[in-house]
Amino acid sequence: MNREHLKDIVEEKLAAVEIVDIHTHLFPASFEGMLLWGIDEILTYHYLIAEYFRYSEMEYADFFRLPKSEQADLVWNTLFLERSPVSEAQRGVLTVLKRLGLDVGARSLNVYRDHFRSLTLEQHLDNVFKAAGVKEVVMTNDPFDPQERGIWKQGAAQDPRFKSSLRIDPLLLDYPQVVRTLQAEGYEVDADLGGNSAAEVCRFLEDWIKRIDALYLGASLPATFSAADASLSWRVLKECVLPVCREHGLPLALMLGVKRRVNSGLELAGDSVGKAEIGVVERLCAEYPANKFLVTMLSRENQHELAVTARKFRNLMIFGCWWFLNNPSLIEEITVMRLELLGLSFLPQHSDARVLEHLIYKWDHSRAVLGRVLLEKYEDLLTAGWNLTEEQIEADLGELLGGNFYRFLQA
Ligand code: HDL
Ligand code: ZN
Repeated sequence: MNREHLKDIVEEKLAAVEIVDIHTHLFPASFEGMLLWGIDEILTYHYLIAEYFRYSEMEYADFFRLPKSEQADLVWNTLFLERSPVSEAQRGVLTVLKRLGLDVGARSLNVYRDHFRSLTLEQHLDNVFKAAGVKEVVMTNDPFDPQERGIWKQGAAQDPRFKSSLRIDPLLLDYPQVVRTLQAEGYEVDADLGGNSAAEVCRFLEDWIKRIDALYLGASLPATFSAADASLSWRVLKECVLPVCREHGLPLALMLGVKRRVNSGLELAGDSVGKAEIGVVERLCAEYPANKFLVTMLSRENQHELAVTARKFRNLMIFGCWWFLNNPSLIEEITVMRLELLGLSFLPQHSDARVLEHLIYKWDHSRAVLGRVLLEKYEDLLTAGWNLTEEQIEADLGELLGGNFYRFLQA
């Protein structure tokens, strides 16, 4: 295979691979309005709200009291009409509009609104998955959210493209606070995890794993999270979460390094980043070899040590360029480093999509970077005299964008 041909093959195979998006905040259309979609949701994505407030002196509360369409107007005028939308989240809006066939040059929010108003959600959802090249997404399912709990208990219609994960942050980070919810749900737990509480927390986890058919358990943990043995967090982890994951062969997905609400006025946009303690990952992988850990870290400074840690533990699968790392310059830097340290044994990306149409821009932008860095690595192989085949390139991409995930689930 020659270099000119190689570039076309990589692009062609990337465009054709059916992506498994292992972490999103999306829901099927049947989940009673929990799925965010359409231009006003796209423009009021918390990434864009943070960027809007770089230019606005408005009181945060006054902004959030506005109807979503008026929030969207402010974001559109400030970030798109008054100056060029060069940030990743801003560019993402244009990619979505263009890929949905809208006239980006028109710059008319009302024309775009008319288009979205003309759509049926079911058809639009099919179109978005197809345009994004996504086969299935894993949801973030929160048993502590009363609305979502109700939907699962009523038995919402399932959509095979939406897989489930059980999100348990409050159980790990604020156990005393969730005790009342657990008790109200019929689990005999007490605030210091005494008596039969651990067994009851396990029963809660197992009931939900079965109810939603969870592919993994997940939690986002702060940069300060440490392996403090006596802490309630670590006890819930050791006595409940890890045994249940082992019992059911499920990975525990840890998303490390968030600093919640450094500016609470910004609500969801108010979270920031901190360098987390890689020792927590090392200790979990070493002390629990029968458990599987999916890990992503939010700080750029954690990326090299995370990739090196994955070299040490086969029960560790690292994934994604998460949140503040989901920008072309950092995706490139991190993915090249991971290919050089781990070969193809990692999951390069997840979208973290909160709004349906995010699937289009987040995967378009990441695929472009992945294609560039992989092409370079394949060219190095050609230089070394290695023969490459189209079938092998297709297989490599299938592993990176889904196969590694399912292999890890079955390990
Ligand atoms: O905790 C998480 O799952 C994060 O992804 C947060 O939802 C964050 O607000 C986000 O959307 N990041 O992309
Ligand atoms: Zn997320």
